[in-house]
Amino acid sequence: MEGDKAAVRRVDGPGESLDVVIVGAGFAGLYMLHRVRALGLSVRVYEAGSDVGGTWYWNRYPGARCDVESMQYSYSFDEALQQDWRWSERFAGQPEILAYANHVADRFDLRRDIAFDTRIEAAHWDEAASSWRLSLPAGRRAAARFLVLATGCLSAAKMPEIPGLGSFAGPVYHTGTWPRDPVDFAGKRVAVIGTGSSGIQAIPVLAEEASHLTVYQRTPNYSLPAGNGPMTAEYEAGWKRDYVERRRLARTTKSGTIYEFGTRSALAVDAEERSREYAARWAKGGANFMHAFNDLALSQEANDTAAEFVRERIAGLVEDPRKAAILSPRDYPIGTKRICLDTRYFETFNRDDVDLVDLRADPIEAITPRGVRTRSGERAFDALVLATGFDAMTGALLAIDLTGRDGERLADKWAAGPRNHLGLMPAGFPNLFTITGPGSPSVLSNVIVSIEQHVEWIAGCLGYLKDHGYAVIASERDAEDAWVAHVNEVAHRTLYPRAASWYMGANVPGKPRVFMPYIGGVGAYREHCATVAAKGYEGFTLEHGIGRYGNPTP
Ligand code: N01
Repeated sequence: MEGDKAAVRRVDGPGESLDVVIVGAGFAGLYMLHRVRALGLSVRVYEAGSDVGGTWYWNRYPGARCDVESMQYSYSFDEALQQDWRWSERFAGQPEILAYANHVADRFDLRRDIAFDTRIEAAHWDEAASSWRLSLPAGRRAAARFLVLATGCLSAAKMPEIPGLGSFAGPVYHTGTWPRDPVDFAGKRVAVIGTGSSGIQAIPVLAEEASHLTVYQRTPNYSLPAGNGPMTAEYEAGWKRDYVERRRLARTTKSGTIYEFGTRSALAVDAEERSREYAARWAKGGANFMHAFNDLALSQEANDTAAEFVRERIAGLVEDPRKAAILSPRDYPIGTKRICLDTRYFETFNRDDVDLVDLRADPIEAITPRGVRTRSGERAFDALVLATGFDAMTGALLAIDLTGRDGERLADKWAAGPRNHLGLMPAGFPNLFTITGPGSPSVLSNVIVSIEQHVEWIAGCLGYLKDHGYAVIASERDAEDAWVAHVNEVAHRTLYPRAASWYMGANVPGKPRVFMPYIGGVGAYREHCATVAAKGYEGFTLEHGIGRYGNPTP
């Protein structure tokens, strides 16, 4: 089969038949397309949005910004690309990251194989043809030997279950599906519901724009100062001088990001030294704070020292002690809900035109046509902003009606939590790959580093099958069981399961409480995946399947 699109066969009624279909044109889908093309396979990307960028296409809310440093939150696969591209800030804002995704799409001429405004509704494994049958909008169809789901971990926006939400007379915006046209909040009374990363980034900016802002907080979050600022020529040059080596190093770390990793326990030093260490990291900004000591994710006692330091800072930043108390997290370890980075978040509550409502004391009863009614009364607003997060990790995958071998539905297989061999391929769903799927480091890592590793592993696998005359690869159930048990076991060695977080599915009523990402670390995971491949895809069965795939060697 040729990579040339002219070679795309039309079979089985209307719709194209391809070697590989990729779902999603975010950072994962774009790089996957690039690598599949290099294998000389026919490929199409289907993307629900109208352009490339994935999460950075949808999350255009005011203040949206990455909390991994720009020099590290970018592709490493092409030296010329990483040398040419110039970031303007330490932490890039959404418009710049979206411009980067567009640059990559153009630079590698990717758009010609992407169908936009095309949401995959269903995908069914067809055993008789050893391929996937896909349902597209308006009754269109397609077939693919391999299906790669690059649908993102935080892409299925979660609307809150609040009575009357549809009755509000003004506009309602969700941070995760923000409109493409700018929204003008000038002179408006605005309510924000939700204080996770998105809310914490949006609130200071909305406070500047709106005439009055009311923040509805259910759970206070630990947030650290980002310390954002313009990129300096010196810092950029330092990275670019030995980019290849630094990227290599990042791949061996736990989170795929280079930090200053503390090598001591927080309990091995006295209170004064601990405080000095935390203060130095707080002043520099960024998530580096979380790496001050090597046991903050493992020991409650060690963790308490960091959490207390942050609470003291909040008390120092927020003038009103009542608000400071409401904003101070106390009932879960720091870092076990995703740590937030902010720019003047806590200081925003010192403004006269910003109110804070503690939903634990004064819960929302309903959204009304005029505004929000809590137990203590109703407040009127001109616009509502829902920063209520995502049905994380599984939401976008289960939004597709997926059935594998013997008609097994993915929704049924995952009814008690996701089971996904290596976070890459659910058993019973041959030729279906998930990029940064549940069971892989994904959201616990610099996701571009994880994306590159998955894409390269999948591309290596497709090439191997092609060269060896196989058309089908399937995860073995035993291997999947062992992987799921391992993912669970390492999670429970840490403090993470102690928080009611979206990592645990806790933000979606009825979702099983299972720690979904793999916490064993990017470096160890990469090595394990490489070993599996080197052993001829141990834990997977390789089958000849029906019909030819690639060019088997005689
Ligand atoms: O979502 P969240 P997010 N009534 O789930 C509240 C990544 N990200 O979009 O904690 C009232 O964290 C909910 O309260 P609670 C990053 O990985 C990265 O902010 O469930 N409140 C919580 O406060 C991040 O972790 C970046 O009690 C309700 C908030 O809404 C992930 O995306 C930027 C409610 C949701 O917080 C998700 O972040 C942005 C209800 N019915 C996002 N339902 C950067 O790179 C929910 N809430 C910086």
